[in-house]
Amino acid sequence: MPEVEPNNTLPEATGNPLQINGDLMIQGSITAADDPDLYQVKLTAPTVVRFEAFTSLFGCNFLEIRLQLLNSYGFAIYDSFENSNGCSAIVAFLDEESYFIKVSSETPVANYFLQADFQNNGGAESEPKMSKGVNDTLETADSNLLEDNNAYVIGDHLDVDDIDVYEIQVPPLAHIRAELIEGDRATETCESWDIASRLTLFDQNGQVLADDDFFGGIGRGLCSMIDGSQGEFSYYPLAKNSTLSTQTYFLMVRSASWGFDTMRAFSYRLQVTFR
Ligand SMILES: [Ca+2]
Ligand SMILES: [Ca+2]
Ligand SMILES: [Ca+2]
Ligand SMILES: [Ca+2]
Repeated sequence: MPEVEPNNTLPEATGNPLQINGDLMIQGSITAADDPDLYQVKLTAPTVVRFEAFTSLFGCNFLEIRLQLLNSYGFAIYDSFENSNGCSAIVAFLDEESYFIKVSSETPVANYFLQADFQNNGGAESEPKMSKGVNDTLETADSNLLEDNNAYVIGDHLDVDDIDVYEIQVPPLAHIRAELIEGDRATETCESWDIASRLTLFDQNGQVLADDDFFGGIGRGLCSMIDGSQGEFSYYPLAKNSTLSTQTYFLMVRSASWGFDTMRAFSYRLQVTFR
């Protein structure tokens, strides 16, 4: 869908014929730094939404474009500049409310794509809260994220020694983008450095393809992200299925190998996209 100018202000976005209330790909341009594009986002049920900006599908000139998610009063509550790699993106659990997603750039962008993807709810991990041992190995992986693209699971990692493993089914030649975000943002947030997570991707043979475990991870704040969808520019270029058949891979959530235990204990949502 092409953007509809004017869309520079909250009232213009509110009255705009182009509204985001489900999965949508918007094509737009930014002619100057003072020409932001705002889109109103309305949820009829709480869910995780992935907003991501591209300059070609699905590539980007990295941090050129800035995404900000504003609450209904216009106050910025998420900023893509908090993510340190990949295309500009905000992955967030949102309530049944109105928001605005703002696209801006210091330099003109002749053509951008803004993707809004409302994620499927894969429910909660099988393990009881404040425990471990149920889904801690590849052999005992949970199936919440199996057979689903653009889905999320909610999990508990309040025991710092817990390990949570999820099976994923990666389509032929698909790249993987997986991001860990807060399970309870009222208690702790990625960008305030309250969550020190580690996310590891294993292939069908149990080989590690990507392991996001360094200080500052590549997700939002200190939270973890794995993204193999930027080709040779990917921080994790092996995060893909190079074969012509669907493969069962695994995503493992752990404590980061560094940090205080208060940071290494967290609840989380894990969101996965194949493309
Ligand atoms: Ca525009
Ligand atoms: Ca505009
Ligand atoms: Ca757990
Ligand atoms: Ca576990």
